[in-house]
Formats: sequence, structure tokens, C-alpha cells
Amino acid sequence: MSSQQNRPSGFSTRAIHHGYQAADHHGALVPPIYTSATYAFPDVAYGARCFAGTEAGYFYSRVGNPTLALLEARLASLEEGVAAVVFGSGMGAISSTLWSMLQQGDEVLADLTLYGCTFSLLNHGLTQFGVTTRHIDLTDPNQLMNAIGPRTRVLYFETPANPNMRLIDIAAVSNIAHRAGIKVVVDNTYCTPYLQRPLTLGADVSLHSVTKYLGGHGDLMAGAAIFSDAELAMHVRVFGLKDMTGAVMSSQDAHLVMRGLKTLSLRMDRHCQTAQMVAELLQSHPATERVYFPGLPDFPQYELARRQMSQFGGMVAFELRGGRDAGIRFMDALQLVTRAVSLGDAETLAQHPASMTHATYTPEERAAHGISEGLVRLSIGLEDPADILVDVQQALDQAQNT
Ligand code: 3LM
Repeated sequence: MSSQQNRPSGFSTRAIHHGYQAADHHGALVPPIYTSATYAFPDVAYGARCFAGTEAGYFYSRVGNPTLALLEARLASLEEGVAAVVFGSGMGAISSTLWSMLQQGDEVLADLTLYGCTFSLLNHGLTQFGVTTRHIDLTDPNQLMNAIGPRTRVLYFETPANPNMRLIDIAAVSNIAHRAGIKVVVDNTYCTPYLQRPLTLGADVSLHSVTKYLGGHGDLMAGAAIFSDAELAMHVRVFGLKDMTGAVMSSQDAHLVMRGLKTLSLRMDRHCQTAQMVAELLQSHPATERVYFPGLPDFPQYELARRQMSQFGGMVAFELRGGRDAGIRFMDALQLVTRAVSLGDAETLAQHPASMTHATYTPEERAAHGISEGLVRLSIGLEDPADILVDVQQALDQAQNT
């Protein structure tokens, strides 16, 4: 959307307005929710053209729906992509996209650390169909140069990675991958397009668990893929989503996501500010051994974070002296902070990756992939910062004293 004098609208304005004109909908301020699964054809020839792809109309909501289409246009605008496809969950987005991009015999190169279910999809799921994955340390782009093989088709990573906050230099690795003809797929869930736009740095696909910050209220499951190439987006829609996974988002959930997007920038500013305070508290407390937060000046990739992200995010991970037992004592002592997986909600959440989100790795795999058994992960919420800090402080004190 552009406003007066063709000045491009800012991020928050597009998150609220992009793609919708109330005048086209009886003046309704909030876009309608189209719940219809199917669509009436004026005649048989029209329906046949829809199925042949020569007519742009809607014909079945697994392939396209006006409410989902508005959300897709908004996400494409926010990520600065050319097209987006939404899904019923983040895993729906990831699996539909990868299923569409890979064939038997192909190889994925992935960073060492990935969200647990993505790791399982790559190492236990796609392997059943002859697609293999090799994990390399992508924090060193030189490793990529030497690792690309004749079967490599896709480079896949998260930045920051769930749960240990490794950062990958999107521009550097995309450059190397593209010279070898390899597509770059980035999971941008932790940042959202408000903090980081992978497509502008050279990636081909930016993926989201929309369940997290984009929805923002812990009340829906959804996913999205945003593309720099309209042809790939169409292939993922009409093959990956329509024929392979069927992981379609409901239009009621699309409505809730658009409601969440209206406050995305406000929420992210607050998540980031409070996370910085919590990370600094953790770092200054004698109970902690190590804190992983890109906004701490001694974070090993602090400079990359400043270059690639507009703020440092709302996720913090740390290890306590005393390892796993101390971490569990800390979590069990929390009173305000909720013990739960997921992230990006208004509520501050604490979870233990080794026994929860990353239980899909064996203990040996976790050790090899940089996920320690004592790691605790916090998703910093929107409560009053002082209340979060007091709770974290008292739980740290208790973890240390036992
Ligand atoms: C979690 N993560 O607590 P859905 N990509 C990333 C993610 O963090 C996730 C997905 C994709 C968590 C969920 S663990 C059982 C709970 C970086 C999800 C998958 O399918 O929408 O859950 O997204 O870290």
C-alpha cells in the first residue's frame, strides 16, 4: 500500500492496512471471514479453467481462499517477497515447502541446530523417501563452500536457531549457495519480518511458525512461507499444499493472525526491550554459567546480530552452574513465568529443550549439535518487566541455594 505522493507506507501501516479497501466490503473496517470450502462456478468451462490454472478464480479452499489470500498478501508485503502461502501450522509450512523442492536422491545441507520437529522431519522423515540431510556448522560460511556436493539442492537454517541462538549470516551463505545453484530456505520464526527480512538478504524462502509472534496470543496454530520467486510459490501451493500435505489454515485463524499482525511491531518492541533486561539480569547473577542472547555485547555473534537484525529478539537461553538439575530447580521455582513450550506469546514461557522441544534428538545428537542438557529457554512475554524480573531473580536465587 502506498499513501500520499506515492510515499511507501511503513511496516506497521502495511501490517494493518495492506491489501484491503473497506469500500469494497460495505465499508467494513475488519475484513470479512470467508468460511466457504467451495465456490460456485458460473459454468463448467469456468470451473475447468480454474482447475487448469488458466483462470485466477477461487475453486476450493485447500488451494485458495479470499481471507487467506489477504493474509498472504500482507505477509508477502511485510517480508518484501513476491508471494506467500499460509498453512495450518509451522510444520505444515516447512514440510509442504521441502516436499515441493526436493526429489528422491537430493540432499539438504542444514545448520547443526534446528527446532526439534524440523530436525526429525529432515533426519527421520524425508530419509524414508531417499532425501538425505547433512548438518554443517553454518556459523562459518567457509564450511558451506567445502560441503556443497553434486546432490545438494537446499540450504536450510534458522537464525537465531532454536534453542541455542546460533546466528547465520544470511547474505554470506546465500551468496555461496546461489553460486552453486542451491536454494536457501530460512526459518524466520524467532525474528518475524519486523526484526529481520531474509529475502532482502538473498534467501529464496522465509518460513514461519505463525503460531508464535505473528499470531502472538497463543490461541492458534498456523504457518507461512514467503517467496522471492512467484513460480516456486505457486508450485508449493498447488503441489506441496494441495496434493502432498493438505496442511491448510482455517479462515477464522487467518482472521486472528491479521488481528495479531496489527500489534506486531508494538509487541516486538516490548518483547525485545524486556528480553534485554532479563538477559542482563541472568548474566549478572552468580547462578548462571552462560547466557545466550544476541543483544549482550559479549555474545560471540553480537556484530552479526547488529548488522542483520533490527533488534535482538525476545528469546533468551541460558545454562546454570549445576547443569540440568539446577535448570529444573529454576523452572520449578517460577511463579509468574509459565512452564510451557511454544514462544512469542503475551505470557512469559520457560521450557527445557533437552526434555521438551528438542527431545526428538538423541542425547548424543544433542551433544553433537550444540544443545546442552542444562539449557533453559525463556520466551519473554508482555507482562510488566519488573514482575518478570522479580520472578526470574527469585527462581535463580532458589536454584543456586539448594
Ligand atoms: C517451540 N516451536 O516451543 P508449529 N519453526 C520453529 C519453531 O520454533 C517451531 C516450528 C517451526 C515450538 C513449538 S514444541 C512441541 C512447541 C523455529 C515450533 C513449528 O508447527 O506452528 O508448532 O511450528 O520451540
